[in-house]
Amino acid sequence: MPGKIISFEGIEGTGKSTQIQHLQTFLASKNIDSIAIREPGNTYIGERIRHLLQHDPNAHNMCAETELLLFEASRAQLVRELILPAISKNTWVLCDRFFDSSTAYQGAARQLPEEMVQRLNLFVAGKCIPDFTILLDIDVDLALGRLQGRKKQRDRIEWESMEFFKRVREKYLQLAGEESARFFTIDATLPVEMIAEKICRGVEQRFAL
Ligand code: Z5A
Repeated sequence: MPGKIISFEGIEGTGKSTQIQHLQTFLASKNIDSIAIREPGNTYIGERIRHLLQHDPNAHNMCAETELLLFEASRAQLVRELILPAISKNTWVLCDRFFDSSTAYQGAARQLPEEMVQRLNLFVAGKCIPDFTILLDIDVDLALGRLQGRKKQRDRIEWESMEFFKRVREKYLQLAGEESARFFTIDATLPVEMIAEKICRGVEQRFAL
């Protein structure tokens, strides 16, 4: 039986990385092997793209079309180099973002044609459609406030306006409404342990563990 793909989505600072660690521990307790990956990145090519997308000072004038294609290129490599081999060995893949991020950020927030984003998403993902998508939802002000407390340097996209992030959040909520069988939306203002518990119960139920 192939491994499952679980993606985590949400605006910055919603706790995706934190919750992925908790879910990995839970899966291990059920004797399920898993790997955690993040987008963009994880492969040699993906990490080079990540730098270009987020931190290269000479790339500050990147146009929206280039941005979309670079996220898709990183994902194409990740799918073929890591995700497909993992699921073929019955390893579950926990993705810190996947193609819904392109729909929300490049489609809704950058306002690129949504149909084009969807076509690229499907072309790149091939058979790798997430089995379950956990949306950590939070008010934009609260999430950005959390990030201010961190030492990590802000990346190129994190300098965008509140309006930009509000469009991202709205799109995520819309997707969750439209694809309610795949999405599991959680209030990300809850304490870490409570969110982790809800995610474990949701995964348990979804996959009859
Ligand atoms: N992007 C895109 O535009 N298009 C795409 O197709 C893809 C991505 C794939 C990737 O950023 C950027 O690329 C992102 C979207 C764009 N851009 N922006 N802006 P990243 O990989 O560097 O980071 P991120 O995905 O945005 O996540 P993050 O900033 O690392 O945050 P997080 O993983 O969601 O949260 P966290 O690190 O687990 O927690 C953040 C802080 O909150 C931390 O101090 C925690 O201790 C705290 N925290 C966590 N949970 C809680 C709760 N429940 N209560 C209180 N505090 C909490």
